[in-house]
Amino acid sequence: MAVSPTGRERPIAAEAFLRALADHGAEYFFCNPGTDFPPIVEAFARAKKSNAKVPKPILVPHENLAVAMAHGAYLMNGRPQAVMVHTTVGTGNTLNNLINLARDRVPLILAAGRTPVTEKGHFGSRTRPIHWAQEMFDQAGMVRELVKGDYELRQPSQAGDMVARAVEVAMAHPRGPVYLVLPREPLSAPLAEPLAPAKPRPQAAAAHPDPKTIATLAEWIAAAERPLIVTATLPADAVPVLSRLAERCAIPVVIHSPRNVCLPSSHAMHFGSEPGTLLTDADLVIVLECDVPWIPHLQHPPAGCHVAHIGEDPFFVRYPMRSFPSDLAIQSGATQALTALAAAVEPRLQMADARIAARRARLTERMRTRRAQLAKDSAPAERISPEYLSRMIGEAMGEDAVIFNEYPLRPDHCAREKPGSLFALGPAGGLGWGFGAALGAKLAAPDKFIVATLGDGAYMFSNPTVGHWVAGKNELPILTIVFNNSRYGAVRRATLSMFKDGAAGENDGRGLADLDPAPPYDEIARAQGCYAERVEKPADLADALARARDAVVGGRRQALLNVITPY
Ligand SMILES: Cc1ncc(C[n+]2csc(CCOP(=O)(O)OP(=O)(O)O)c2C)c(N)n1
Repeated sequence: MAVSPTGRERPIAAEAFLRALADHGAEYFFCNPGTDFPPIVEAFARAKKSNAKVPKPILVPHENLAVAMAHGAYLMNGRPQAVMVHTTVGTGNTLNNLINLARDRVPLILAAGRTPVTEKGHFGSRTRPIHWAQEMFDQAGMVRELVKGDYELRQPSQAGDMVARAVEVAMAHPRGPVYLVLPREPLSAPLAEPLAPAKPRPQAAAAHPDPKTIATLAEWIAAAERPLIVTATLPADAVPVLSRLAERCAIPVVIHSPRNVCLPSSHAMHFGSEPGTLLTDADLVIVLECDVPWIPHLQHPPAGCHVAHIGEDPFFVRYPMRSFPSDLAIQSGATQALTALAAAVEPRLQMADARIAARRARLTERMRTRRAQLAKDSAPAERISPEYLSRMIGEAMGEDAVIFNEYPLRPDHCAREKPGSLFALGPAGGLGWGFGAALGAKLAAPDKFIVATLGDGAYMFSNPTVGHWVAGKNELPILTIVFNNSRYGAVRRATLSMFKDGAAGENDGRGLADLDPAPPYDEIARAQGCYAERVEKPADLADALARARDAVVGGRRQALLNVITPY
């Protein structure tokens, strides 16, 4: 008969694991447990009794939502995150949001139990039939393409060092997830030494740029007639630097597939999210932290145009195929590169003053036309268009609200002035992210007003029952706005773009895209304790938004608006 660790005076490895996570900055432990978790449950119970510092456990009854919550929490607090799931099967359920999170460079410690190694004779040996079938030859192989490293705990005494190493690797730029496999025998084993607090190792800042390449790019900017910056995502402290540089040099900025606020909406050089003729006429394109600056199948810069790439990983080395032209590559944090570029460009601008003034005049005119078009597109109509809804959300939620957008919000129409006030689904586009990310953000930033804008499809992908349950259980009042067009609009558009004149076009591309009849999202959410409304008429929208906001901010209730849109 196997013996249990004797006495409580000897800590077990699971305690070292949890305490090291806390010592290294993880505030929460998002988890969905199984038979691999008893040592973790025991470690949390012991920590409660002894008041030891461990992350706060958050039970999330679906792994994909747990990973999304970790993603949202990171966007608020910048700390390493921790998720633990049940062996191979739980790991399988994390994959979708793990792809999103990995491509968004989020430092996650993703841990999973492992089927007990031993079939008998040890404390923690196999006790259930599943312990045979769940074992895989290479458990970490499932996620190895997405993580920066993986490690299986073999020696109980290594539990703390394993966490320290995982955090160090995850937080090194470019950041990303690390996978840990924790068999329950070593995790439940007693340690010889008492636990001592760990001192986190220092993290290095993102790299600074090479001065020579910065000087070259500064020359190109000073000489350019029609420069363009294309970006997708920037750290908050890069935004004021980009704002000044774009303004000083009159360089239009396009935020292609925007994932956060790269420039305030009202900025004179913010030219929206479509490159268009700014790209096809350009003589210099600066691709700044942007994986896909344009769609080569549809448009590209003209021959002879200089293209420079700036980013922590300007080559996106984990993308198997990516062939954008490049005349210069600057590997650097965006803030560091922009700061250096602003300093290098200034002394070179004197010669360019007249050219910049002429360009500014042209761009001012172009901006006037753009704003008029935006106003026209977002005007109230017979039904609530996504453009109108986006504009109203921008106006009604306030500039401090933090919006998590999974698809439907039109960023060009939703005014966002402050860095960190909008985040969107990452470049891999795995659906089922926004609701969980918004919940994780509320957990990490309880004083912020958090809004999730989701397509009806995206909302269904998010595991809404689980999401509302987690919100209620943990008192996370957020506002969810469902853009309900009763369809997968993106799938329909893709079908029509290829087969408008084919058989699939005959029913307007609705094949496999029709979500009619839509479930009564508001009624279901109400049954889970939400303040909820269905909104159909444009005239009702402003008041409905205000009531929902009040329910969340004043009433501290979770709320949902089911807004019916025509497309
Ligand atoms: C996990 C996953 N499955 C499928 C898709 C393919 N997909 C992309 S957009 C989309 C439809 C989204 O529908 P909805 O959220 O209602 O937004 P709409 O397109 O109608 O604006 C689908 C199914 C995906 N991105 N991720």
